[in-house]
Amino acid sequence: MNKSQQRIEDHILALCKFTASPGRGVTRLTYSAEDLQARNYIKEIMKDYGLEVREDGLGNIFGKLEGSMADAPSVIVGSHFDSVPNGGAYDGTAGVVAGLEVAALFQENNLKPKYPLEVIAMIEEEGSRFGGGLMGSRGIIGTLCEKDFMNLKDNDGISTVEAMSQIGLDSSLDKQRDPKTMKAFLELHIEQGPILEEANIPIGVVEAIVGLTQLEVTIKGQAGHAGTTPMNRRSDSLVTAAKIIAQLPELALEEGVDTVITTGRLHVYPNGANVIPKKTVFTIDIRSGKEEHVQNVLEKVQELIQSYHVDGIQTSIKKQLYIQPKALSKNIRSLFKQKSEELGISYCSINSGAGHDAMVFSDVTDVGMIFVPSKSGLSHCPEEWSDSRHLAEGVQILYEAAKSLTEA
Ligand code: HGY
Ligand code: MN
Ligand code: MN
Ligand code: MN
Repeated sequence: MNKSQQRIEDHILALCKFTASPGRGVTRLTYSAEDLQARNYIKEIMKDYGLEVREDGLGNIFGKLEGSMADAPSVIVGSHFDSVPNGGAYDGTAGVVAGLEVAALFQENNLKPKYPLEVIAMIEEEGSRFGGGLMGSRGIIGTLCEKDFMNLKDNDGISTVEAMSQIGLDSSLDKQRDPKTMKAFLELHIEQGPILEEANIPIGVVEAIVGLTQLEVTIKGQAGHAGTTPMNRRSDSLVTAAKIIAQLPELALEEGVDTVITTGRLHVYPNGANVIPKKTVFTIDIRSGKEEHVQNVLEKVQELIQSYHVDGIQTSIKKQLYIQPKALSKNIRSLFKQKSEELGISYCSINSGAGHDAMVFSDVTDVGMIFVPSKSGLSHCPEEWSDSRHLAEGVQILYEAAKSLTEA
């Protein structure tokens, strides 16, 4: 194993230990104690690799290698370092480690770039703590409404600002960044699907990323005694939620093509075995490569939910995220393909069914993504695993692309 692959393995291994669910995958929620452990680790490694470290008003971490050209825009390489609950060791983390390793290779080869190189580790891409997601990148490009952000609370009622102060972060710092300071954004990510592994190809050059919308649905009924309330006198919010959720898959199947719909989170209040549920809150995640399919399903979902607003039941929908499908920059895709060929690394073109920070940055700068295979296509679970050989090959391509783009 070469030095680069060894460093990559070491960092992945170190970072996956910063979890609230040891032995049951990686649970690293934004602004949690585990976030702070990972944050400190990442900042230390950035300093070791000669980068100047700063954090913005959201807690995104930046490590900068200055370029020789004054005030030149940066080539940014990285990903997110938060996780889903009981997730894997590679989602997001692999991209942050890839960025760190590109910086290590710049240092090892004593490269002096004209354009600055920046390594970035972003917060709340998954939305696991505060809902929605892609929060770090949306804050940087200014599409995250600051008022909304400040008022967000997690399931325990802790606000973003409170959570930030608990780990010593200053939410008053600048969040948004002038797009003119960004020359390109490059992200390595695990595929999170089976295509590369089944094709036995180590690198996927991402062409486009699906559009997605995420809703939070609240059903309100009436709490009551499970034993003394006759069936014909109940307004049971969980029964209504279950009827709605059971009908969702059909709406995606009707739309066909690559349209998918998921309810991943559900909370029942007051959640007592002998209490008729007063309130049920659940999420609906709708995705497709074509925006009209997302729109069609969204309209049908809204009608369906509205149709249950009867007999003492109230329904409401909060749209937490809406982002259109994104095609990634042609010039960066060609650069990745050219570098893969020069390095003799086989690749294919691929689309992403997962959302990524890259799709946010594509509104303001040139963006490229490469995927590496996921074992058995698994992700968002403790079984998530990728081969460090593939990660090292992906880093080689990123490194060569970053050298070209920074004119090092
Ligand atoms: O949900 C997604 O696609 C990403 O993992 N946040
Ligand atoms: Mn994810
Ligand atoms: Mn991810
Ligand atoms: Mn993502």
